[in-house]
Amino acid sequence: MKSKIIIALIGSVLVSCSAKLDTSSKKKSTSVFPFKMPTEKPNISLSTSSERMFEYSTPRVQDNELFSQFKYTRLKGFDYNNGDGTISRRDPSRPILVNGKYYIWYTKRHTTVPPIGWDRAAEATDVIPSTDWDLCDIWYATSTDGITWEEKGVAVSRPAKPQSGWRSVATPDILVWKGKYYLYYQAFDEPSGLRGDLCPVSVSYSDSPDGPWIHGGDKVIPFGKEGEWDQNATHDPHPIVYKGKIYIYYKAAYNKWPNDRSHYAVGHGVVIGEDPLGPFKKHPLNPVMQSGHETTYFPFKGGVAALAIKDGNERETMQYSEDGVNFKIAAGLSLTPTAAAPFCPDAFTNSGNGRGFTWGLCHFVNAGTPQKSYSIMARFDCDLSLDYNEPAFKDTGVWHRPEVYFAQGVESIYEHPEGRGVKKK
Ligand code: AAL
Repeated sequence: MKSKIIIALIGSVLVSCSAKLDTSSKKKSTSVFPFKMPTEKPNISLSTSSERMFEYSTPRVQDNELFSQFKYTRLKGFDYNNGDGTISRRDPSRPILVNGKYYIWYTKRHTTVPPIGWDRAAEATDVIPSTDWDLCDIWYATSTDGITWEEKGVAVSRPAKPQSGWRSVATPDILVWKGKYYLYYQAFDEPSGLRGDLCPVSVSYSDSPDGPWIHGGDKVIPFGKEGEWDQNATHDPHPIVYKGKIYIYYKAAYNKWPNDRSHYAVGHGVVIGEDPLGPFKKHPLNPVMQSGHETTYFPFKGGVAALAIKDGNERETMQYSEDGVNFKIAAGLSLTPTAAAPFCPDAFTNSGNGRGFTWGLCHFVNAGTPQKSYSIMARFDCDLSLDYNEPAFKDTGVWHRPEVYFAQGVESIYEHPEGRGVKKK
């Protein structure tokens, strides 16, 4: 009996010792976040930020295929009348490569005077533009290197009044579908700013990127009903081919200006169709993106990636969705291209394995002064491609000279149209 008790006691001491040993060894190896950054989520309690770290494709941003810096190059071949505000080029389409030449389409304004501003739209005339994208036509240019461009002429001009777009046609993007070319663009029937930036989307098509372009229809992206998020405006049509169908992403602004301009915000939706001339059906989950301004979407791996700039809580991010609809932040970005139009050879090929891009065009809307306002187009380069690896584009430091920051002087706050004009002491 005595020996049995002793054996039981020794046994329980051993068990408790080994249990203690177990716990302490567990603690040692896994309770503190490791020095070598893990590539998979460690099995320990994590802060919210550490949890989120493993929701990205790679925890280290430099390894993230959807992270890049952007480097800019001035384009050659475009004349801007010495910057007097009478010539403007903006909102380029994505470049496409046809027979060894890149083609782009864009908004061109060539007016006798610079725009007077959306807040003075009531004073606009047949020759005085309200905004930079008022009284415009769609022009095109070609290039062999993406830097030096030859302006070829008008692709789609304003039709006669009262046809849709008689006031201005602007912000085009291109689709290549079954050997034909389709241009989607905003068609204005009044000076932008009069009752808002109100316009529907029209489409023209051609057998050749050099035209001629045939009018294919108006209001191809239907407006929402009164009270719906996309009533009265469908901007920035941006087509890709995905899952064998045409997906056209577009933008609309909430709380339309000028009525409630102070609560301006944008949302983005997608319409899906099988015929480029329509009909297109809105996705029931629209808006599919609540951040970003000019929309930039591209097939990436099996899904769709999007560059969200300027507006919204998730501004300046790259986003990714497995299904072209449900987007999540994939990377934070800086110095992003405005109205980015990337060269994506697989934008329309329905490959199911999007490869991304290394360059594209964008615009700068403040090339002139407020009295002589105009926009210029530019080129950006980056590494957002699965087939290219340039570590220099993955650097996280974007260092501007102090002048760049000082150019954003606090005085601009006092001059802001919605500023209260109260100087801080
Ligand atoms: C751009 C785009 C659309 C708007 C205007 C011209 O930033 O969002 O094209 O209508 O501004």
